[in-house]
Amino acid sequence: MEAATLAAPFSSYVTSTQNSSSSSPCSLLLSRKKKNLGSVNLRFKSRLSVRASSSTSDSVVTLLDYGAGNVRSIRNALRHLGFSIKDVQTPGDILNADRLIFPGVGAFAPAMDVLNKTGMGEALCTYIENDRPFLGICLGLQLLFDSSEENGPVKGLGVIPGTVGRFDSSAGGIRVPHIGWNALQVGNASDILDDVGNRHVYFVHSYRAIPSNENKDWVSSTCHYGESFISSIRRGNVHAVQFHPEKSGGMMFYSKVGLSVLRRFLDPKSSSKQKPEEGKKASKLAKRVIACLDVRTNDKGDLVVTKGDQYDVREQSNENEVRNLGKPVDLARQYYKDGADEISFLNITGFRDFPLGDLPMIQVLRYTSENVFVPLTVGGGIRDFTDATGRYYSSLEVAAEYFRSGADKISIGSDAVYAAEEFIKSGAKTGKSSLEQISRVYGNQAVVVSIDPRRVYVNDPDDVPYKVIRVTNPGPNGEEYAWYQCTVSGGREGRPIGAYELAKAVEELGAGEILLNCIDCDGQGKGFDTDLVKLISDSVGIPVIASSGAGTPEHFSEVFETTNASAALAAGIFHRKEVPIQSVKEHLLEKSIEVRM
Ligand code: 1PR
Repeated sequence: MEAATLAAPFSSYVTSTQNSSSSSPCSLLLSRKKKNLGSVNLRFKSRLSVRASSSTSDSVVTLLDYGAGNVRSIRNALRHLGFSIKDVQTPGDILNADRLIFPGVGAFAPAMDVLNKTGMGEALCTYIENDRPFLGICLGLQLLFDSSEENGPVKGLGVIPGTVGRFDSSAGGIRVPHIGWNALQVGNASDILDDVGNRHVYFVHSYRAIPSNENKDWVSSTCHYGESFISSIRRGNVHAVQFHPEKSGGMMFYSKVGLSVLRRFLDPKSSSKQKPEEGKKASKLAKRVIACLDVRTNDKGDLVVTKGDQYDVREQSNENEVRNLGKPVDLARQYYKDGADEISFLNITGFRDFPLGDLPMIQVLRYTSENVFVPLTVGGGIRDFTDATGRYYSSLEVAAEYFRSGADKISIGSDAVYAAEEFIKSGAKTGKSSLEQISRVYGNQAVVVSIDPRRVYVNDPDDVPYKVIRVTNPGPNGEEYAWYQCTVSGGREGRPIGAYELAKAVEELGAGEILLNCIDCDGQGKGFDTDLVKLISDSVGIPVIASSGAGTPEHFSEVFETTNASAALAAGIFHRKEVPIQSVKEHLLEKSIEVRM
């Protein structure tokens, strides 16, 4: 974690990985209490005191944001529900809160470091000990445990017994990170989950806590992903969830799950139980259907959603203008309402324009995230950059601005190709590539690598020093083999690296997911390149998003039935309203492929 990425008042706390022997704030409280007061019944006790009763407005939520990632989404969700936000500036703000939300983001060690150095950790323990209304989200759940193996072991707050460990990818062949919409097994009464019922909620994480005899009184739901892990805890007024309610759908459209979890926490009295829909029972990680918006400025200077044929986005007319398929924010909202599980924005000219100069794209993210409550990915132009005045911007700054503006994941194209080439050539990680830096700070679950390969047919597998496969449809001269050459700058330049080599390298360098395009199939509506998708999804342990070529709902079932893709992305058929997202999902359900409904 870099100081520059931390929000005030935490920016002066430059972090270092904690020593595993250091004590957790709650165990410190416990030992202090033992010395002074003899035995205690609670697992922790504090010298601090919280305000006993509520005296401020019912519509104020206190938010503990230490600036390590996207908490814009939770802010937007809270505002959407009619609440105003008070940011924690001092430990006293925690003690005085009427209700506190802790949306932990980033990695465990830097987060604990900030909590310890600011005194927030001790205040949090006191607040929780006094059974004050608390909701931890994602890392905000994990930090409550004794310790984590993430870059550790690292001591946690020590409220709940147990160690947070990494998903074991060898168990059941699961992909790590766990990204997507999964089902809960709701156990002990947890009122805030009452509306979840049979529906999926959105997870994105590589580490998890496991239910045990020691923590069973805390566990209110579990989720299955290779093994059973803790998806939520509840004791009295203290709640925490491993999934992201702020990204699990809104109140009005489609699966009305996520924001209702927040509303039930914020206003327990007002909520009435929704009738769970029948016949659409969530049981496991769903295959995702993603809507993609390729965005660029047209010749009139307007930011538009465009769509290419094999990456050519200009009309075949005399004017040769950039195809305009709509406004980015409007389309994103529409796809959210229609049931897209995720929305990707690709700033397709980002490789030549500096994205922080391209403020409309930042505005698009800000406006979209105000009322789109599913994950947003943004890509294009993420690299180190020196502007015309000589000012240097690191890729981390560019990513930070995207995260601050509402992105949940960023996607790197060209710069990841250069980093992979360098890594393969030298055999060593420099730690300096945009991919490595961003995944180190924000976690690899926040970093997608977008690959833009072009099929190159060969007669003999030994013709090229890249991974060659036998293709289903032979080439124009009857060639039975092909390799997939990576490109940069929106397909304009071929590079000396194949998609297979790139995918393996970027996984090593810290990518959490691969967006696998195919220039040959892009915009053709003839189906995904399942040879390519199978090759890549069988070669890496991170989720792969199949992209390019969708023309019918059957193309989605085909890619899920014949490859290990975790998600399928389409653009043209949605923009041109040829196939509604709902039809794709209904078709997948008919084919017994689990999707979020
Ligand atoms: O290299 O880090 O600046 O990132 C640039 C990003 O912009 C990359 O992710 C790259 O894929 C994307 N991009 C660059 N040029 C184009 C172009 O079309 N001229 N778009 C482009 C890529 C591909 C898909 C598309 C699917 C589905 N678009 O995202 O949406 O192929 O389309 P379909 O369903 O209509 O077939 P950097």
